[in-house]
Amino acid sequence: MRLSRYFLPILRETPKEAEIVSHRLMLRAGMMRQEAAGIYAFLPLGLRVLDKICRIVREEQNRSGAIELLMPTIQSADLWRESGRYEAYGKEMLRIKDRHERDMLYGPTNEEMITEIFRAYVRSYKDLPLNLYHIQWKFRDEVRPRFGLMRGREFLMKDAYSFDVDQEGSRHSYNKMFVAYLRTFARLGLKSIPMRAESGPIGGDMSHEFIILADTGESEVFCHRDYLDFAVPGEDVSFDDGAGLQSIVDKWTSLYAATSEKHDAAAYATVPADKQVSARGIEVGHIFYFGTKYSEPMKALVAGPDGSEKPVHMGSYGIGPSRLVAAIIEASHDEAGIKWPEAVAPFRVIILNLKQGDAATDAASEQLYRALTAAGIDVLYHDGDERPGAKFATADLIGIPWQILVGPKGLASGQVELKKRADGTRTMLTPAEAVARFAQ
Ligand code: 5CA
Repeated sequence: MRLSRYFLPILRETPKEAEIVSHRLMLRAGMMRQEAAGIYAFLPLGLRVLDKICRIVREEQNRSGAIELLMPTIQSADLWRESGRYEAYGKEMLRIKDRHERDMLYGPTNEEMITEIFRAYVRSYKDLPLNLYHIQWKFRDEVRPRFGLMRGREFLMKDAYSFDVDQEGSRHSYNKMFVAYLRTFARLGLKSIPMRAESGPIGGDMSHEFIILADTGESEVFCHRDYLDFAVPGEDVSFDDGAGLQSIVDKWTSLYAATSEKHDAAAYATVPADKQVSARGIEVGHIFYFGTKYSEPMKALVAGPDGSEKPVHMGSYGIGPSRLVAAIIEASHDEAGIKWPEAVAPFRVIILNLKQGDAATDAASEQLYRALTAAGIDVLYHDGDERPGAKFATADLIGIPWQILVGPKGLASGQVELKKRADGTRTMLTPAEAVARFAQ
């Protein structure tokens, strides 16, 4: 992509309304725009990051055996009357009437709808276990939408729903998601810690929040420091191996970790003082087991091997991809701007032509741009008229992991300079070497 033909509305000033660094940087880097309180448009650069996050989330959901579908954003109130949550959900639910005066709502979550889909088709234990997920916009009329995408009113959610014949099966399904979440957040460049959590309006008695430590986090959390060094399960983990998954989950729940709602001061006091972490955190995922809370009132029954019909056991599992965009920035930035982990970067490489209009730097930049593009690399070519200083500032602000500086000095000896955004290290190399390095 040539910057001169792209849409990247960079702000030079720091927006006053933004209280935390991720919100400030997303606005300055032209990633998003507020359209109403807690409601944002994703601009092209922001959308690229959101899409990359969703791709990783999908890959790990699929790997664990979950199956993607897509449910609508608008739901019928009657479904929620069946579960008893229509009145209970309160003011956070956006209620709508259609032209026939029918009560509708913009979905804040999908337990009822997925239960309705399940009961329409599945009757037998032979079709279980089943885990269905989608990635869809949600609306919650939060009292205090704030911090940009961190707590929006309209936000993107990956929500998965598992169905099992009994509690034991549900445990296996829960563990699959638990391990998939550890892998997902690690691939996004984050250190997540599963913490015992309150289940709130979703319900149920087993629940973990996946928390990223960050000073600007909204949750108060307490945990054992060793979690920060735990190794995340590899790609070869077997999701069919119930005992293997259980041992991973046992390990990741063996030490103290709880959000403030579940905090037990006496238990925390037994953690050695130098291992105690009392910090703030961002909730990026939340998983629940709630048994038959929805299947019982909504009559989602399955016949067991003996032919008797029983309500199916369910769990639900959420990740916030739009919140993750902000969480990754909170975890990875400096004074100059964002430092994207490669896996989610909007572009992998940015070429900075340091003397636009000079025949030699133009030709070398063009050639490099074509070669990288041909090699299938996501590359942004800064071909504007700005001075080098302004180009450096833009590149640092938008956080592309690799900058290739093409200037007359280097070209005199046939070289360009490669700068790594994460740590500022610089290397001189020929354009061909640069291409080879990324094409690998
Ligand atoms: N149905 C369940 C699980 S699928 C559910 O709704 N869980 S939740 O309420 O915990 O939300 C799941 C995830 O969505 C959260 O972990 C968080 O990452 C994200 N999320 C929730 N509320 C917001 C919000 N207001 N803004 C941005 N992301 C949010």
